[in-house]
Amino acid sequence: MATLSRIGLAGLAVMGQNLALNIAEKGFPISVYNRSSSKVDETVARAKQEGNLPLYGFHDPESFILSIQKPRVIIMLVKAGSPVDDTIKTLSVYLEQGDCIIDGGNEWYENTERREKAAAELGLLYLGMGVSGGEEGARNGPSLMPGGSFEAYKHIEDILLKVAAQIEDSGPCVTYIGKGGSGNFVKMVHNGIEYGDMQLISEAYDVLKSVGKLSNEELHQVFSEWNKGELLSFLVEITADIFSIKDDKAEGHLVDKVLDKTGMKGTGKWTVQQAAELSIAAPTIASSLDSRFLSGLKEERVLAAKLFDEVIITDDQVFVDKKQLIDDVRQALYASKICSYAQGMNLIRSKSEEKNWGLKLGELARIWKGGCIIRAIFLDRIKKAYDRNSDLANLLVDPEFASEIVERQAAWRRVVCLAINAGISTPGMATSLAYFDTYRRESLPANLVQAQRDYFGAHTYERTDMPGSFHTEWFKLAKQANM
Ligand code: NBP
Repeated sequence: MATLSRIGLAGLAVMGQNLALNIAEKGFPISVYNRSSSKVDETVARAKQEGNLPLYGFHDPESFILSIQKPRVIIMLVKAGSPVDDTIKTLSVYLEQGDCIIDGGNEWYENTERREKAAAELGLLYLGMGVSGGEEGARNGPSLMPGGSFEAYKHIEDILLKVAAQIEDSGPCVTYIGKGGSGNFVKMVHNGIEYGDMQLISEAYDVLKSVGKLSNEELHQVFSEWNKGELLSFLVEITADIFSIKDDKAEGHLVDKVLDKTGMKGTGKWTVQQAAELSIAAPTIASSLDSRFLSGLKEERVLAAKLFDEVIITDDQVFVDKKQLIDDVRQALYASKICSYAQGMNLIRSKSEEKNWGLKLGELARIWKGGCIIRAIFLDRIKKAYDRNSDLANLLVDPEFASEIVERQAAWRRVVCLAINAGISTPGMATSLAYFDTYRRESLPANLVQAQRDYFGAHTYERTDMPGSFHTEWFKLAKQANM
């Protein structure tokens, strides 16, 4: 290679390989490196095959680093955790002051903050950049969430603006997120919201299949139809596709042969842990995580199903009008989704306040409109809600979302009640409804909980009719009252 590359990328598994090809395709000469050599050769071969893209492979870290123009920018896409530390160690030996390292993995945000500090001591700049969109997104346009050194962002901004997904009227799906580990944090919550979306869609499927008795062909039609309206999204689109796929190894549809045990890699769990840390209610996202845990207990569920078979209300006791059910489930899914996004956005805002990141929620909704797994027409409405009021306490009280929820309330309640009566669990939809019903009520039974706390622990309480902190000798008074 005669001239130096504009950028380097280390880590050539699914994400790294595809992002490197995307960068090369946009006209930025790129050097690539991977711990094991075979992936380098594979990537170079793909670059040749996909149009002689300006991508150059290196088998040793030194020649890789020396092939990049200064200040050097290197994106790492390796497994999160210690592989990132190992890669930094390997590469930083050859890096010089002013060079930038960008971690594009799903990293825990505090690891990024630790590494940013360590990099600064070596005179290096550091970014933690969430990359969403899986293999296809990385290759053709992901949603990018870079956070950390603004100077590092500026070195690579022109590249990111070109490789990110491009959305008409709202631009490339990338923005500088904020300081420290904010890029990783936002990506983590994005994944938590993704868990919620997938859970809600699976519940819609379960109700339509188990109560409405829809066939896979009908489910394909319903989800395809939904994907033309307010639910238009990547996840609804792929769901429709899944119902159309026949099994290539046996009779029937493939979806019916897939074992009902959901895997996970940890970002959903981190999201729920962070919600608890920050005292932010995120029941829809938490229910999606719990459902994954319970799905993992396949053997126990098989035994329990035998034991409890008789206590489940039988299907013939549940009367349903198919057409009405399909429409009700669509509305329940949409209303639940509003609650789930409200929780995710509130979590991001709370962390932003704690860390003084100054995150702009509307801008996050904008960069999630394309490229990423949760991309949906719905995100445009969220962006508009925060454009109308950037201090919005909760998406539920945005006037447009409020009226949409009110319109869908009856259908939402019908679906949850129907599912309960049919013995079909819909934790995402039910807990979203409970979130709404709790948030919208002026008075809650929390007065009783507070009284109990004061009774047994002298924790004190506030009163509704006068300021101050009060304690009552409940036990003594109860004794007198009951004498
Ligand atoms: P993986 O997460 O499967 O990681 C594989 C890569 O890490 C390979 O290049 C491997 O090198 C390298 N690696 C490992 Br493992 N240990 C290493 C070490 N000690 N030193 C140096 N390199 C090491 O790859 P991926 O699925 O492409 O994901 C990359 C990142 O992007 C992850 O953080 C992931 O969570 C995130 N992400 C993935 C997706 C997705 O759809 N897959 C989507 C969004 C974000 P080797 O070839 O020598 O073993």
